[in-house]
Amino acid sequence: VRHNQTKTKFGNLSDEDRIFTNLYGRHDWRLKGALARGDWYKTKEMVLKGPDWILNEVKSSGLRGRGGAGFPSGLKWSFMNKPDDGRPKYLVVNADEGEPGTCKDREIMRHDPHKLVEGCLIAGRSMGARAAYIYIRGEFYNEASNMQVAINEAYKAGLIGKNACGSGYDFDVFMHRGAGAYICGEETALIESLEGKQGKPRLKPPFPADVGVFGCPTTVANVETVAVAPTICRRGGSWFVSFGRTRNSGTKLFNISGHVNNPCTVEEEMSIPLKELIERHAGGVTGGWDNLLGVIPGGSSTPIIPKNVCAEAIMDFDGLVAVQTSLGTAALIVMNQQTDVIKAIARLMEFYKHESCGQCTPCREGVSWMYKILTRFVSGDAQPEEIDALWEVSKQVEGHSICALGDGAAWPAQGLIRHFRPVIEQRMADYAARKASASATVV
Ligand code: L3W
Ligand code: SF4
Repeated sequence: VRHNQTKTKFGNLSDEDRIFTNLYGRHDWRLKGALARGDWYKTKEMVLKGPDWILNEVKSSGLRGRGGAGFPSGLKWSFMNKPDDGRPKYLVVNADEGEPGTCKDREIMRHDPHKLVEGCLIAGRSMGARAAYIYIRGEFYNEASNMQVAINEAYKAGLIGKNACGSGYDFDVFMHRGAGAYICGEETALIESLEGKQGKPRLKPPFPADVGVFGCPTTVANVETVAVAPTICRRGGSWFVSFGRTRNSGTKLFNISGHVNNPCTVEEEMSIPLKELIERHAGGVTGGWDNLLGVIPGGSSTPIIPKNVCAEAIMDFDGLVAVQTSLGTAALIVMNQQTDVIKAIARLMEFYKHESCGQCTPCREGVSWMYKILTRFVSGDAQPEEIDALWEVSKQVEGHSICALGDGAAWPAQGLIRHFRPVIEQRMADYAARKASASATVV
């Protein structure tokens, strides 16, 4: 086991240490191919070892939720281990991957669906769940088809269903397709939608582990989190924790999009420097590193960081919090200097405005106002005081709404102001100069 505390260099994962060995779809994704890659190996033994053993491996691996919040998975799954009160328990897999820039779960379901089916059984067993619902976004039509084929194959082979893997444990897996709302990726909105209602987030507490789907104890977990569980249990938590650094362990899927030469999804070691990740796997920034403007490091909800910050940034939970952003979904959106950064953030705000479910005032009204102000910033037809007004509105939204969508809308605006205030001011000055010169011409 490598000792992660003393390591100074992260990244350059070898093929044998990759979990998602079919990431690029080079191999058969069906059961035969999955078995050849080691999926479903000793699953029966792992199921028989029971919940405490699985939870212990997951806890010792240091795995943290891969959906954006980074909550410790072993702890979260252990919330389900309460005395039996007669209610069935459920695992719900959040496959409603809607965060702009993010498409890592899509790759898993497209090329490695058996990893997720096996993960449902292992994670479900750790919670005493008898069934898993995979809630997949409606737009992922092909991925839903692949998942259903993999589920059917697993049933036919006796890997899930009654007496799963011959372990004596009964476990079902169901697919449920969403209908195109980003908010249904929020766990309680997802639960509402799964129950056939409008996808509007619930107040927490109660957390789903107490009152989840159909009023029963439920854990909602991201696709990647669930899909890595069997490999962690097979190789041991100590193997997983040897990658990355303390509190930030493991391997991780990263999406790299935007102004790079080779946009890609790649599995790498946690704590790899941002610059190295882009240069090694995405062929570098278009026009070279010097042409970089900034990077949104973890999907659209995470604040943008400018080039000088990017040069030092470490791609893990703590590393990105240290530079006032976050790992989120680990989806990097790279912008070079030809980007209109104000327009880019305004466009994101339009997305949040459209996707807000509207049930709480700070989010419904605040996001609309942030969009209106940002639209004026794009043209420059605004007053310098409005920059502070936008900051103030974003602070009124942040932390004052039922779910994290409000925060996710406030943070990009804050990132823009924090790092690109001079660009906004210059846009206003240019607009004012153009206006003055136009009126001088008329005179
Ligand atoms: C029981 C407690 N359970 C927390 C559970 C909770 C949830 C998990 C994390 O937001 C973030 C958001 C987006 N008893 C508990 C408990 N839990 N305390 O732990 O909870 P939380 O509230 O920290 O986060 P969340 O509501 O799950 C998710 C960010 O992710 N994001 C968006 C991602 C979008 C996607 C996608 O499209 N796939 O993932 C990106 O940054 O802003 O901060 O399960 O129940 N005491
Ligand atoms: Fe709906 Fe926004 Fe409130 Fe979330 S924060 S519940 S999306 S209005």
